[in-house]
Amino acid sequence: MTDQTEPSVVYDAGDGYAKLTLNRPKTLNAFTPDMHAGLMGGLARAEADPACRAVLITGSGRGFCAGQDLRDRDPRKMDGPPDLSDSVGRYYNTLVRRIREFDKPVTCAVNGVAAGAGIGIALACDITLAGEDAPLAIGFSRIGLVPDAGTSWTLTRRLGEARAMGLALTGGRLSGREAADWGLIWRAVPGEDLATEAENLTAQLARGPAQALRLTRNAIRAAADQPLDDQLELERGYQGQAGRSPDYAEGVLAFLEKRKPCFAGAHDEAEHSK
Ligand code: LHQ
Repeated sequence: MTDQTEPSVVYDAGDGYAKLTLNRPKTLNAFTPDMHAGLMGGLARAEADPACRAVLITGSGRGFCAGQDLRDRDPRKMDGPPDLSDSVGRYYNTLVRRIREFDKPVTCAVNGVAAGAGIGIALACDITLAGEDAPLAIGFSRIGLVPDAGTSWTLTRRLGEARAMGLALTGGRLSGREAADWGLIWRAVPGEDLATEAENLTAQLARGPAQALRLTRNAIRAAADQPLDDQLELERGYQGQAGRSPDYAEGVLAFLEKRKPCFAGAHDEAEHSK
């Protein structure tokens, strides 16, 4: 259901990164097909832009994302039950995979309430920050649904079965502060500081050694699935790749010369020609 003329996702070019703002504030940025298309389009644009080296996802207004737009699923206006597996497969699984497999670091600033699939999207990002008081409302079971958008996976991996089960069965909620204390997200910060913190963090990643960050992300993810011996081999291979990169040479040189490193591609052409 689209009741606005503004784009449902706003793309802003930041300091070496792109900010994608979910923009349906009247519904707390609930997902519609149009918003999915906007987010996928924004990710494609960010991926294609060599000056963009990281992505920040956040929401406009007082919410981050209230999950699926439930007005699109009004039983009074439907002939029969919807095929939610089609909707999950077509939109949410596609989006979660796209974020997880994105070539550049993806951060998320949960600026206000996140619910249902909105939490799944926030947790799919590489680093998630939240306002201390932003509610993360799992919700699904409250409307007769099961966790989706990867939520059952991320909750269980990060919290363990006891807490994941308690949250999922009750459809309970955590504040951003509790989510950070429980290890579900990276950090919670006072609401008024969130935008600046998230933008500084994303800009820092954008200035970083892109290849090393990509390999680091892969290594951290692989660690959850394999024994130490296999992880040691993976680290060996990755370090071999990183050691051959110009970024490593620049990092060491900068250390020896007591200056900040300038990793390749971290600045645009204009910056280089100064
Ligand atoms: C909304 C929504 C919303 C539309 C607030 N839709 N308008 C499901 C189905 C299909 C396929 C794939 O996957 C999924 C997964 C899901 O995401 S299921 C989970 C869907 N989301 C929810 O169950 C959350 C529903 N919303 C809430 O429980 C509350 O609104 C929360 C806890 C998010 C916020 O509560 P409050 O801060 O008290 O705000 P509010 O309830 O007053 O909402 C403000 C407005 O936003 C209000 O509109 P109105 O015109 O009355 O001002 C809500 O109707 C609207 N809104 N969520 N999902």
